[in-house]
Amino acid sequence: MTVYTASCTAPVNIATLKYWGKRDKSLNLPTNSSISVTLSQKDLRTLTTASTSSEFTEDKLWLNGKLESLESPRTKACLQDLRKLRAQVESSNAELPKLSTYKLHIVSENNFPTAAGLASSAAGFAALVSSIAKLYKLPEDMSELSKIARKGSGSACRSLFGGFVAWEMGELTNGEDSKAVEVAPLSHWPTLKAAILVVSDDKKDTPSTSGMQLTVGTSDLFQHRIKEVVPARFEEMKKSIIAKDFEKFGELTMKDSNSFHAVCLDSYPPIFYLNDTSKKIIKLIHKLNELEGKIIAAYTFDAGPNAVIYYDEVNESKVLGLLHNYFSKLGGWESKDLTKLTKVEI
Ligand code: 2P0
Repeated sequence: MTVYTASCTAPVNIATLKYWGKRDKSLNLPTNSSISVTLSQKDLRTLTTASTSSEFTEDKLWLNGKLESLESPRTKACLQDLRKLRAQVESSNAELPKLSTYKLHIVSENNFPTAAGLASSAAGFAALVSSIAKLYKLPEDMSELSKIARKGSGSACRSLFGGFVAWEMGELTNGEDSKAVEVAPLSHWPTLKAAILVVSDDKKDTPSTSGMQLTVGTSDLFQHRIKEVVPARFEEMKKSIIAKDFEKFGELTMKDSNSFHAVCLDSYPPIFYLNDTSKKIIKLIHKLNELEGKIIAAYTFDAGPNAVIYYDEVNESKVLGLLHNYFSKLGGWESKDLTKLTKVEI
C-alpha cells in the first residue's frame, strides 16, 4: 500500500490589534482587520502530519493522541477547499496520483495546553492546512492558504506567516479578499521580544466564538470600536512596525487590548477574561513605564487572563527582572524568542 505523508509545524500568534466579531459566522469573516506577531515554534507550536492513501476508508483526526470527530463544519470546509485545489493540479497533469479522491489521516500535537487562551486553534488549523497543502504539493501562496485556514479558525490565517502579520478583513461576501498578509518579516525587528505570563491554564470562561457573537449583538461600544477606533489604529500600528517605533507600537498594543476587554465588559451579560492578577500586571507595566518616562514594555491579553508582554531586548533585564520579582511566587512564566514560521521537510 502506498501512503503519501507530509508534516508541518505552525506557531501560535498573539494579536496586538484584536480580532473580535464576525460579519459571517460560517466563513469566519471578521468585523475588523487585525495585526499579530507570530511567536517561535520552539515552544508554542502544533506539529501536524497528514497522510493519504487509496486504501484509507475514512477521514480521521487524532489530536494530542485522541481520536477526534471530523464532523465539525470548520474542519470539513478546510478539507473541501484543499481537495478542490488538489483536483485542479491533478486535472492539469494526468500522471499525478488522484490524492484529492483519497481519505486523509491527520495526526496533530500541541506542545502547550489546549484552549487556555494561548491560541491553540490558530496554530492547529494553520498546521492542518500547511501539512495538507504540502502533501498535495499545492503552490506555496500563504495568503491563498490563509483564506482556507481562516475558515477553520479566524486567527489561524495569521499563523501562516512568521513575523508581523495583518489580517485584512476584506469587503466581499464570499471572503475571497479576507486574508493574511505580511507586514514585515521577523528579521525586520529582531530586538523585539515577548514574554508570556501564564496566570492560569484553566479552560477559558467564554469560548471566543460565542463571546464574539454576544458582543456583536449587544455592545454599543463595539460599533464605535469597529467603525472609528480600529480602522485608524490598523494603519498606525502597521506604520509603527515598519518604523520599529516601540513606544508607538507598545501604546497601540496596550490600548487595543484595553479596548477589546472594554467591549467584552460592555456585552450583555458581560464577559470577563481578565482576573485580579491580570489587572495587577497592567498596573505594574504602567508603573514601570511611568518610572522610565517612556514606554519600554507593553501588555496584551486575549480571551483569557494570561499576559503577553512585548519589550525591546535592550530593556530585557529591567522588564523581566521586575515581572520576575513581582510574580515569582505565581510560577509558570517564561520568556519566548520570536522566530519565523518554518516548515519541516517530509
Ligand atoms: C485575536 N482572539 O485576534 C483575538 C483576540 C481572541 C482575542 O482570535 O471563532 O479562536 O475560531 O474564528 O480565532 C480568538 O478567536 O475564533 C481570537 P474563531 P478564534 O487573536
